Amino acid sequence: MQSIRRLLSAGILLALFGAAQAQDVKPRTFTFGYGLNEQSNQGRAAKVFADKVEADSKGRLKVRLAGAAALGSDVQMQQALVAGSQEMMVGSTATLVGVAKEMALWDTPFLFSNTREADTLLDGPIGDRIRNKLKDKGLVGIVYWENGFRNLTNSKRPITKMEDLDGVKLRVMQNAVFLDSFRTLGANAVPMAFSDLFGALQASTVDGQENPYNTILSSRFYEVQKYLTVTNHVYSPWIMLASAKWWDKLTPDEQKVIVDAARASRDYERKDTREEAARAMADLKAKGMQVNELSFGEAARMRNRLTHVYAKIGMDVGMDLWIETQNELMNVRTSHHATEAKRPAPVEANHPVPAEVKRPVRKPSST
Ligand code: TK8
Repeated sequence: MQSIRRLLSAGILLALFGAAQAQDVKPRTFTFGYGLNEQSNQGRAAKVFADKVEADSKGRLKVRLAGAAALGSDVQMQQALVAGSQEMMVGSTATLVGVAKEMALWDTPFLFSNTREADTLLDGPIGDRIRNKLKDKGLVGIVYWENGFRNLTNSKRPITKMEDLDGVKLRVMQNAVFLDSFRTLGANAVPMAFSDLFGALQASTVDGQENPYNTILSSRFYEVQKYLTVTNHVYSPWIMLASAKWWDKLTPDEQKVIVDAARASRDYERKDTREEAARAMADLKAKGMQVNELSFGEAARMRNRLTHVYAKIGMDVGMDLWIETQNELMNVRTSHHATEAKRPAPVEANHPVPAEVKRPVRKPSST
């Protein structure tokens, strides 16, 4: 009897011990916030990231996704990351200029002519150097995703020339380069968080905004905006961020799982975004938007008007970085032309729609 009792209590102890062990491997859940809705390119890629983190960590890491700015605007989420009350997010680099001034480089109007140039610079040493500036500000910049080339929408009139922007109340991101650029071009530019934008367009608090085709579609801006002008005035990156406070507590293995999943989600996101962008203009027309393309001449006039903005970005980010960027762009352009020259002429009709944009002006920006 005694021995049976002893055996039983040993069994209970073992069961308790087992439960305690199971407690230790309880998944570590973290939150990943983003601004667009679940059905957007941002939402789709966030899901790819979360699934890969869970699979690669064998369920030890779990991601709680929070889209549609449920946790606040890009700026509010950044602040939560710095404080350590939120773990991860993806959002526009444009709202990080206050944290690391070098981020303003990506806001340079007409900097990149195509996505190849953007990928090369963002994933290369210049992109790394800029994202690494965030670390001692409490943020870890992991990878860049594509937001995309930005185009203009408004509810007043088609923008065919610079003067058409006069008096158009235009929402811009909370960023001095965007504000300065659009004020210089004559618009009445107002900075506003993306999370407030649909409501502001609907209530006519603002007349227009600028974002890539994908976002105009996924955020249903076509419901409250009549005119779309193809300007491709700037390439906008998104950046995946982690809270440095949280990051530093992860094991090297956990960090690796996150970095690998971030890279996989970036590759997925860029491809998905480009495919969607190639179809989106037709979709937006079908939804009733009136589309016009800014002419080469008008784009050139705008660039000339922006001379002081270019000069100011150069000063703000540092002349070394500015010149290195121009040189790197020159390298990408010449190496591409060299390989193109060796290649037999492509059969255009067999090629899918390239992820390139119609660029009004091809000349590299030089100030
Ligand atoms: C989403 C934003 C958005 C950006 C903007 O949170 O604010 O216009 O283009 O993608 O990051």
